[in-house]
Amino acid sequence: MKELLFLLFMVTGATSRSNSSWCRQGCDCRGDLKFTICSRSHFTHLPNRLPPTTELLDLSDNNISIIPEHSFSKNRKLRVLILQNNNISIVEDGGFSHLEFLQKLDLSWNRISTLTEGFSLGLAFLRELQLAHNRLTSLDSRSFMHLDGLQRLNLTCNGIHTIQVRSFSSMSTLRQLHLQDNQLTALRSGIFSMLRSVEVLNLAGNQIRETEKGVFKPLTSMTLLNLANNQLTMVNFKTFLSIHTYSTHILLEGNPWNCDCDLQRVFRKLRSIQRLFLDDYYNLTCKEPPVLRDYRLMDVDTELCLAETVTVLIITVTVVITVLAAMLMGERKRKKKKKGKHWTQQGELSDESDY
Ligand SMILES: *[C@@H]1O[C@H](CO)[C@@H](O)[C@H](O)[C@H]1NC(C)=O
Ligand SMILES: *[C@@H]1O[C@H](CO)[C@@H](O)[C@H](O)[C@H]1NC(C)=O
Ligand SMILES: *[C@@H]1O[C@H](CO)[C@@H](O)[C@H](O)[C@H]1NC(C)=O
Ligand SMILES: *[C@@H]1O[C@H](CO)[C@@H](O)[C@H](O)[C@H]1NC(C)=O
Ligand SMILES: CC(=O)N[C@H]1CO[C@H](CO)[C@@H](O)[C@@H]1O
Repeated sequence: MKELLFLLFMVTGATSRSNSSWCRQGCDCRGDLKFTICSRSHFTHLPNRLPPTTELLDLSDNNISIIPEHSFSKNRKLRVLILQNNNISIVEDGGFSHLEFLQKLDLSWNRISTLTEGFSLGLAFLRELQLAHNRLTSLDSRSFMHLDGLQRLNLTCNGIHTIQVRSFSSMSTLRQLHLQDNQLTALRSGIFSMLRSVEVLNLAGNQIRETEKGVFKPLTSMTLLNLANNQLTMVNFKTFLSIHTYSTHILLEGNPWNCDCDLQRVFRKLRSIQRLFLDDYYNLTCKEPPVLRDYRLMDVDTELCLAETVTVLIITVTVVITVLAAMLMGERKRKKKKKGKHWTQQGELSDESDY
């Protein structure tokens, strides 16, 4: 046992000695210097000396505030870069531009409030970008400009209230877009226009009241649309009808539904569309009208609107009968008149013949 420990000590001692010139204090270098772990090392700046062979660099839980331009120029082999839980508010233009092999970038739990065009410069092969828990408030066409190969984008828990048309226009390969827990209030048509590969669109936990008719139409690969916990009171049937996919699961729980007969009619129609699955339909509850508050939508389904339908039916029938009757009366009157005219005409004729 002692010998084994001694051997272990010799081995680790030898490696740490021979690699100490590359591995900065506070970092742990492993696997032929392919993995460099510098987590919780109280760094306030990016370390400037790291093994050039590093493919995974973990700098999570430090106090780094800025990513200067041309950082990582000596670490071009990086494939995974983890900067989670730092104090980053500034990414200078071209900060990551040397990382042409980077596949995953984790910037979650920082203080980033804007993404400039230079942010994504050089990241054409990035597959996954984690930006959850930052301070983003709006996205525009420059935000993700150079991310042509991105497959997963996580923007959970920011303060995003505005998404401009073309914000995601470079992302024809994106498969997952996580936008939950932001401040979106409306979904304008065109904002998702190039996202034909997106399978998962998570919009839960926003303040969405309105969805424009064509907004989901470009999402022809979407299998899951999560709209739970928003401010929807009604749904526009055409918004969902325009989802042209093979099959899509839609989540709508936690919205303040106004359970009037229109809503019930729309849901009845939606549920009959074969390719759409309203997975949590049985969990939808009403907020309005007040008498139905906290009722489940499915429970009020028949009672209220059947009555309404009957009323509508009675009114319709009444109107139809009235109209028919009126027409009939009119016809009879017309006939009578015609007959009278005929007679007078005949009379006139006979008068004429008297001449
Ligand atoms: C970052 O700095 C603050 C203030 O100096 C300190 O309280 C905090 O523990 C530091 N965090 C880390 C992860 O080093
Ligand atoms: C975090 O960044 C801000 C500037 O954005 C700076 O004022 C503050 O000192 C930084 N905190 C730490 C602990 O480094
Ligand atoms: C998105 O980020 C949040 C917060 O870091 C995390 O909990 C969640 O798992 C992430 N989701 C995906 C799909 O990466
Ligand atoms: C409906 O709500 C219950 C209780 O909150 C939950 O356990 C269940 O998973 C929900 N069903 C769906 C389909 O979301
Ligand atoms: C543990 C470790 O990464 N050891 C490396 C130290 O450096 C030498 C040569 O530079 C490598 O051969 C070891 O694999």
